[in-house]
Amino acid sequence: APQRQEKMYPLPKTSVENAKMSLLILYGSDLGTTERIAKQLADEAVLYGIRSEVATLDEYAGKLPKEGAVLIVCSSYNGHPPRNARKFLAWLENSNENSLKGINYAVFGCGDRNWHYTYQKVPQTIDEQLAIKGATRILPHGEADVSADFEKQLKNWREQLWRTMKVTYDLTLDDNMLLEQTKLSIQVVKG
Ligand code: FMN
Repeated sequence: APQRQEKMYPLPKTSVENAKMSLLILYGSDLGTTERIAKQLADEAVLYGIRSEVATLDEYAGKLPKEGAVLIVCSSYNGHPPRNARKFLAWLENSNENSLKGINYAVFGCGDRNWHYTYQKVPQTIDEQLAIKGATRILPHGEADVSADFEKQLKNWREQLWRTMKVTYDLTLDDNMLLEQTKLSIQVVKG
């Protein structure tokens, strides 16, 4: 599966030039769950002809773009951020009100109900703080519980996400990209 993901992005040059919007997909992860989801979202973006980039939250602390949209997937560890999201949280909590006007975002949290008192604490904080700092939430906060039906919750959110994206950015599925992905999947299965 990782091999297939490598092939799916970045987009071929012609598609990048024709891209309707750009999507920045950021993750905060210690054990790889949210990183996997981020890469899966980038694969799906390709089908809509969207240019996307995947990076850690810390790589974009203090530099969220106003173009396109920012998708954030993050976990919590005893209520604290994963290692590659610490700088981002510190920056976000210290930024001024209304300083993030013009940024469009959606947050999806991965958590575990067994950490009862701090369940989804970090992604929820990110979602709230971005709003307080003036950014625009394009989708209600989404979340999944690894001790419940995680994949189903994730699937529901992804469906909601792409429905909203289609309407907001006037996207259509790119038939050529669908075809390419089908070919690649077949190669991977065969190979
Ligand atoms: N989930 C929560 O919602 N809140 C927590 O405070 C929390 N603390 C955790 C502490 C430890 C030591 C571990 C192993 C998991 C904890 N979790 C907590 C669950 C993880 O956030 C969850 O498994 C998540 O999917 C991990 O994502 P990642 O692999 O991208 O880091």
